[in-house]
Amino acid sequence: MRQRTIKDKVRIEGIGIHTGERTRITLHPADENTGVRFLRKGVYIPASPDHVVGTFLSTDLGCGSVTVKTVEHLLATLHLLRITNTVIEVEGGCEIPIMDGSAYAFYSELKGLVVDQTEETEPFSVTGKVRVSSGKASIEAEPCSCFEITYEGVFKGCLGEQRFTFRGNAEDVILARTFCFDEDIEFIRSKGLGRGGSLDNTLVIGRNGVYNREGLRYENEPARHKVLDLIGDLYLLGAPFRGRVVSRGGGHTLNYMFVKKIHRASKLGLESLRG
Ligand code: P76
Ligand code: ZN
Repeated sequence: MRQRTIKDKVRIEGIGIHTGERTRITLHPADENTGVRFLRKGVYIPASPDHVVGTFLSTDLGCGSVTVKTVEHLLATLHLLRITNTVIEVEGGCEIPIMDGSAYAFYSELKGLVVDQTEETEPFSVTGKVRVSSGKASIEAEPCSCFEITYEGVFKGCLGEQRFTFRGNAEDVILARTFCFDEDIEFIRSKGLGRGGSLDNTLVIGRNGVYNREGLRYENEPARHKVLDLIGDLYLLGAPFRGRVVSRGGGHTLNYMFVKKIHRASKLGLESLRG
């Protein structure tokens, strides 16, 4: 498949869910073989597993003292649109705007601007069965010419057990919003996070229902959002993903463990990596 960029720059503004700061991002067209890179304070930060500096409630990248927080929903959009080369300038703060909590704003701004370049890109293919786990949570993958991601989880509050399988259709995950549980907000805020969080950008879930007046966009919106997060984290591999993945209760930390494992295996040229 061909590499892709955008034919014009795009500006998007909004607040960061964790910092609460208002920031502006500008996505620029970029040359072939330059990949996806963030640019802040004159420093380029490649979207790669080697630049992950945090995975607690968001995926954060950094290079030295310069960091960019909450890259996952934007990376998911770039992955779904197969944009391989772009520079994302971040100004006014260190976080990617949360918008409505989903990837919809990024997707709708970028969709019409995608252009093929001349050079080819190899998808990142899973070459054998891979598994990572932490406590009860696990991510398993197997080779497949498809791009298929299943999330299964038992959620707190009123949600219960949910699952969702993505089979390549961006529209199935692009509108799914980030979420949190009412009982966790105090703890998250005490850690200095979630400062920009509100009912305008987060599905807030309680024991008796959701607090948002408009309710859920899908009955399994949280499971769909978890798939979106994984699609974003997988794009740290630097190429469109090929394989079948099942996450049971995973989050950014486990996603990152998985990405590191298959990234390292591919660098070593191993046929498969078990365990
Ligand atoms: N989000 C993750 C995610 O989507 N990663 O990509 C997550 O863990 N968050 C994001 C939202 C944060 C909590 C952590 C948040 C959101 C809203 C509020 C607090 C924290 C709030 C509020 C509020 C307070 C008073 C009245 C009304 C609302 C997960 C989903 O994977
Ligand atoms: Zn998310």
